[in-house]
Amino acid sequence: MDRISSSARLAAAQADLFIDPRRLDARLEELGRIGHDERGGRTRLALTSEDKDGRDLVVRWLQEAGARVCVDRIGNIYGVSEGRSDAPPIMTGSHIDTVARAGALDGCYGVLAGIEVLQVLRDRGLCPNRRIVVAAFTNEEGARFTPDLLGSRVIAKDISLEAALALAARDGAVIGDELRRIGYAGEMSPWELLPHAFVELHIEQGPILDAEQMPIGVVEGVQGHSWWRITIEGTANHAGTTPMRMRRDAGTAAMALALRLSEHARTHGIPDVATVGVMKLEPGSINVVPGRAEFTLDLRDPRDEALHAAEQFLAQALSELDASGLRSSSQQLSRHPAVVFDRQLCALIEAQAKELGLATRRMSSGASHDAQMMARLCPTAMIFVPSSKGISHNPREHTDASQLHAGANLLLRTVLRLASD
Ligand code: HGY
Ligand code: MN
Ligand code: MN
Repeated sequence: MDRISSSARLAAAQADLFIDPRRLDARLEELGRIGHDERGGRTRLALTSEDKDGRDLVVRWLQEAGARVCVDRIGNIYGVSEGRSDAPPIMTGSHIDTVARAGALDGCYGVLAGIEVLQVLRDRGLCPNRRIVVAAFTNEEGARFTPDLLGSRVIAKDISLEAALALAARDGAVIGDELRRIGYAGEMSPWELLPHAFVELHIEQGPILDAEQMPIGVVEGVQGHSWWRITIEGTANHAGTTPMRMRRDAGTAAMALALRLSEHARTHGIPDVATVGVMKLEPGSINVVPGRAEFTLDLRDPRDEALHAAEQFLAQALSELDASGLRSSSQQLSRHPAVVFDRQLCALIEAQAKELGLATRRMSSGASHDAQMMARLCPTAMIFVPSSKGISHNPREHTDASQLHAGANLLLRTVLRLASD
């Protein structure tokens, strides 16, 4: 294969390098069918058999793109292209695990666009100076196991590999066992491919780019988040015979606290956003006053001091609850401060977008991403494409094909430019 090896020739080739739009569309469609959920969308929670099926497909496509495929001890999948030198690689990628009843683009778009980059390199016989690595990180969503961002969190040493492998889900499954069960308990060290730079391509999952009809977002950072599980113990009692004044109703206490936190965000903007996504009342019968309530809390804010103030507000609200005769407990499930990405990398993405004739705007991310962990290790930035009507974590998640192609071409140019240094 006649390899274009000099940087000059690579630069010349770069001018007419584009991803294959049909292939990207078809692969997004095929991956999107895995874990089909008859209630809508697809569900591929981390390390389930559905996640395995998605992983197997990604491994096959990485192999078709000529990449050397390896899996590390926390199950992160890597596709590695050749480079002329053994300098630290350029890494891109995202995740393919989903929330329940998800859209087809969240995470998957960044992984499959990364595979397109490798496929173009192979098809055109290009060999840049640095290797290019496409990663699919384990348990980004945190929908089954917490904390979220687990695969990249291990690489960033925000959690030890041993602690991560020992994490248990509410259904009792343990990460290490599940990795073995689905055949993704890799041997490789998570620190073998530490990158020189990391760029993640993702849908915005919010309303800004769509509302402004802006094709590209150059992401300067990610807001902080703080996840909790709150448990409230009261007294289960008869719904018909127990006077209101005698009740220790854990259910209404949980609902009142959830409303209070949401109202505080809405009226005081502290935190910027607060969400109760899961609530379980026990024993869960129409004619029993709930004796126990458990709910999750997702607090997010781009300002660390506001996130901390929101956590203090939560602690205060829980102590008031205890004073009223109920008993509460709280467990922090995940926390990550706001992250600022690399300015030079943002400028480089902007310059590449300009060459492609793509308008851009700077923005920060409301959603969490593996990039916020990788930013601890190397210069990192993200590229967003619009989400129509800002909808995500919903089967109706959609981005126009032309916008997906534009973002993937920008990723291709950006990664190749970085790998040429
Ligand atoms: O929760 C998030 O922001 C991301 O989708 N994991
Ligand atoms: Mn995502
Ligand atoms: Mn997500």
